[in-house]
Amino acid sequence: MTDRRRFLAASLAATAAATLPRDTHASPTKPAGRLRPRVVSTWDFGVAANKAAWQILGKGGSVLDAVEAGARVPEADPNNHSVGRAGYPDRDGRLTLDASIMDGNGDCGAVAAIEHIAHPISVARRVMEKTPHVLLVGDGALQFALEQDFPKEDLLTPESEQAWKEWLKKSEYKPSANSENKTYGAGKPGGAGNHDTLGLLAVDAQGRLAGACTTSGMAWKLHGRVGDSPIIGAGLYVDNEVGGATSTGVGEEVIRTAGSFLVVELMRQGRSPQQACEEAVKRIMRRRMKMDKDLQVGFLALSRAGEVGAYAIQKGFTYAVCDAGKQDTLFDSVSAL
Ligand code: SD4
Repeated sequence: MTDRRRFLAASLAATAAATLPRDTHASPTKPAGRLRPRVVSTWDFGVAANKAAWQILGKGGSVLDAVEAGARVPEADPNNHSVGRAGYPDRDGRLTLDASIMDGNGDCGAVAAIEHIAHPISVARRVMEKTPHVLLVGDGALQFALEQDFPKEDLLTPESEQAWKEWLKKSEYKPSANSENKTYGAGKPGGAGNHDTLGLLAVDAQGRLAGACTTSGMAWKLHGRVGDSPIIGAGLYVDNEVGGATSTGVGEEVIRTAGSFLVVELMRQGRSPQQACEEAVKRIMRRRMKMDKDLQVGFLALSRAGEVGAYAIQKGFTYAVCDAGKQDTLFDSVSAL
C-alpha cells in the first residue's frame, strides 16, 4: 500500500462507514429522501477521473457529459499503461483500445480493438448518438472515428514499446489484472500486471445515471482480443430504475457471467450494491477459481439513491468516490481472499 493510499484509507475509513451504507436492504428503486449526486470509479486513477466528472455534474450538468469527461482523464495520461494513450500493446506490439458508454435510458455505444484514436470513449459516444449501432470494432471503428474528425495518432509511447520488447524475450502470457499483484511483475517492464480499466458511474440529483468504461485491455493479448469493457452488460450496465455497475479484472470471466448486468439485476431484486457485487464475484469464483487461483475480478456498483458497493476476488482493488461533500476519496474494496 502506498503512503498516499494508507493515508487516504486511514483518514477516510470513518467517512466511508458514515456515508456509504453498503449493507442496507432498502430497495434501490425506491430511495428514501433526497437523491444524492455522486460519481464513483475504479482504481486510484479514478480520483482524477471523478474530479473531472464532478466539474460537470456538480454544476448540474449532463450526467453523460460528466462520465465522458471523467473517462478522458486516464485516456490522456501518459503515465497510465492500462487506459488510452501509453497503454501496453498486444502480443504484436499494437495498441488496441476498448470503451463503452451508457445512459440509464438504455442508450449505449462502444468501440472495440480500435487503434490510433486517443479518446475511444468519445468515439463510443458518437457511435451511440450518430449511428443506429451499439458496437463498432477494429478498422470499422477507426474508419468511423476518422469520418467524425477524430485525429489519427501513434499512441504507443517509447516506454510502452520498451515494456513490450521486454515481454517478448519470454513471450509468456499470464493474464494478471490486479495492479497490486506483484506475481507477474506488475509495473515492471515486461510485467503483465498494472493493467486496469477505468469504470466510472455517475448519478445526478434527479436519479439519472450514466456510466463509462475504457481500457487498453490485457497487456500482450492476442491481436483482435476484446475484453469485457466494450461489451454492454459485461463491463458496464446502467439502468435509471435501479443503478449501474462496472467491472475490472480478467474480462473473459466477466463476459462469461454478463457481470455488470448481473449486478444491476441483483440490485433490482432488492440487494444493496455491496451485496450484489459480492454475489456476482462469488458466482465467478465458484465456477472459475479451481482453474486459476490468482484470478482477479472486481465490481463497482452505484444505486440511483447514491449507495456504493465494491467487491473483488483478490485484495488490492481500489475505488474512488466523489460527491458534494468530498471530491477525492479513495477506498480499498472488500475482497473475498
Ligand atoms: C479487460 N477488464 O480487458 C479489462 C482489463 C482490466 O484490470 O480491467 N484489468 O479484460
